[in-house]
Amino acid sequence: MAKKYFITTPIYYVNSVPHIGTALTTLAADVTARYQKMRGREVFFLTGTDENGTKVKEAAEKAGKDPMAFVDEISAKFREIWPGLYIEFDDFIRTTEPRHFATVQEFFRILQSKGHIYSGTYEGWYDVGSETFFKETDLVDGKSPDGNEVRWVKEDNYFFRMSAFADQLLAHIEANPKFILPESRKNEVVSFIKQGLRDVCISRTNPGWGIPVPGDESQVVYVWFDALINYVAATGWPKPGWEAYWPAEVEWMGKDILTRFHATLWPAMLMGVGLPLPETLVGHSWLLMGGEKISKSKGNVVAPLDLAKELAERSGCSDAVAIDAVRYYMAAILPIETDAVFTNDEFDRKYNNDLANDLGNALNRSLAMSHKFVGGAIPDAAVEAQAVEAVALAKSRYEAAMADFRVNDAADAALGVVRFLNKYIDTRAPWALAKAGDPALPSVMRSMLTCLRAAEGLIRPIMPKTADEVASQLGLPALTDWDRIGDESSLPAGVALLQPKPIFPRLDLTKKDEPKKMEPTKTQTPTPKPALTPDEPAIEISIEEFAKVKLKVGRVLEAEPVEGSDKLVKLQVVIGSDRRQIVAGIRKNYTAEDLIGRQVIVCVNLKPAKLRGVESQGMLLAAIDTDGGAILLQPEREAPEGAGVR
Ligand code: ME8
Repeated sequence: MAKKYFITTPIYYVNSVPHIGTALTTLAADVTARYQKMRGREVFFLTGTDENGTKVKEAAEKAGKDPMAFVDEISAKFREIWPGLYIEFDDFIRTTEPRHFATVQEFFRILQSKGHIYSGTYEGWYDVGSETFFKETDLVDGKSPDGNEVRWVKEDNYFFRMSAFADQLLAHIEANPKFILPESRKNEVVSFIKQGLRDVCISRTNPGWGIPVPGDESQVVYVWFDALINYVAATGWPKPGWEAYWPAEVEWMGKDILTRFHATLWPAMLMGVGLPLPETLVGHSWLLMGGEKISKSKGNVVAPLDLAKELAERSGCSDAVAIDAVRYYMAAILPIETDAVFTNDEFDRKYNNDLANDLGNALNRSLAMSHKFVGGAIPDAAVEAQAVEAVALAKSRYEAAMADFRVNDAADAALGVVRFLNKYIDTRAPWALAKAGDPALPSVMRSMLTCLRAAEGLIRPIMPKTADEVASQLGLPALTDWDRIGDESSLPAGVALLQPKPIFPRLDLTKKDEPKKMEPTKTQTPTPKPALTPDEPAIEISIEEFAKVKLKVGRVLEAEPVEGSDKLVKLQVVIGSDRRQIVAGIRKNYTAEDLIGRQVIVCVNLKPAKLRGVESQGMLLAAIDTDGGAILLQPEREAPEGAGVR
């Protein structure tokens, strides 16, 4: 049997339900799985729950429940929530399952028979929060280094001779540059090992909960020793067939459980038993909120599905797209070296900028213009070199990012082709080519659709439902084969395109003073400043009088500051077949980059005027912000070029 591409997440403690922190790791693993599947690998994606620890037993007691009933209930929640986020795992392991018990006991027996386990007395501190033993010198102000309460324990236990594996571990890390990623974290692990590895206490007095030590029912296996073995238990080891799964290609986790457990104890255990080590361990950083790690024990949690539901309600996007938007957000901010901070504002901003403005606009504009200029079908023409290069660049950036498990960089590469597409449309200006009867028009339109098709493939591992929607609007089957991204054959000429249907309605961020459900603590709602336009009684006009004002949809082609003014911008605006120079006082609120390519509403029959000596042949419509700044009006979706406005 061909070796599967084996991906794991940590198995989560069932002391509480999943939150955006745990979802972050699981999402990273899911993106890896979907990407590898697109690349043709047969994937085995494992996740599950860690149920045997003191922490879980105490959480059950606190909830007044029988531990088994309690773990059944919470584990089921993890299993149910993941598919809701389109996480496609292949196996879900629970450490209370017989298959796991059997493997842990077999592991223990082998290590014991090889002389790697001995009996002794443990005396020291135990942190139930992280299920970790600490020495007196490890404590900080009487607490664990994570700030958890510790308790003193003195027990006769079994020990694993981890100290014996230090040199072998260092040699493995040295010989395998991708064993621990990112690089900075590898250095932390190396210095941790060089400080001297201690033998590890691997059992606890049996509290009636946990996996009994084989041959000694008075003890249960220490929960970390037990939990790490889940990765091998799921392969069926030691039964034949496990080699098709093990070793894992990548084990995803947060930095909190890398150094002490996955990068030292776990490989030493595997070396002791004689099994190969995972190829790569990725220890990403944390997602913080209100200055603290988002965590079940701190209670400052954000539930990813609630975040999606709220986004769907506020923006009007579909539930499926909202879930994809949460996935995109998590992928795009996935913290690798440094921690990232979750805020509602940043979430909204990324939705509006990356999804509504960049991806949504690219789709709407490309399809609307295809209908207008090339009869609504994929043209048979050559793709322009700059589009071919942009697709190839995004694809190779994506591949390089995924080779190092930098999901955030992969998300950026995918959006890169979309950003290119919007700029390409602005600069190649198909409306101008159409007007001039330029023969390059079909090539330009095909280039646009090529970028869109490539974007569909590149976003697919991150936003599977959105990718399906893009494919369907292109009138094409989903692009699921990585090698065909950017390939001519992925865009058959003559296929009828659908009319554009906006996927990501913009969030109205002017309503952001409304407290949101996701806020960890309620902030005071600032009193809104009065608008500068006084609410004077307006003079009544007739419909005929109003009809005298001619308003049209234009598109900004060029924008540059007016010399000597810090307010004015000189714009070249195309309005259907007309082209105007317009001077607008919007420099405080918009940069040239914000403006180029944007649709605007123009009053076209205003008498021309000179502003700072520059002629203005029209006026842009804008709402007035509370500080007098401009908020440009824009059609809610891409409007036909030069369309009238009433
Ligand atoms: O440690 N930011 O389980 P756990 C980023 N059972 N990632 C976060 C996070 C945050 N704020 N909060 C949690 C355990 N995570 C053990 C694992 S494996 C053999 C046993 C993620 O429920 C991150 O991956 O405490 C972290 O390592 C994991 O959840 C801890 O989950």
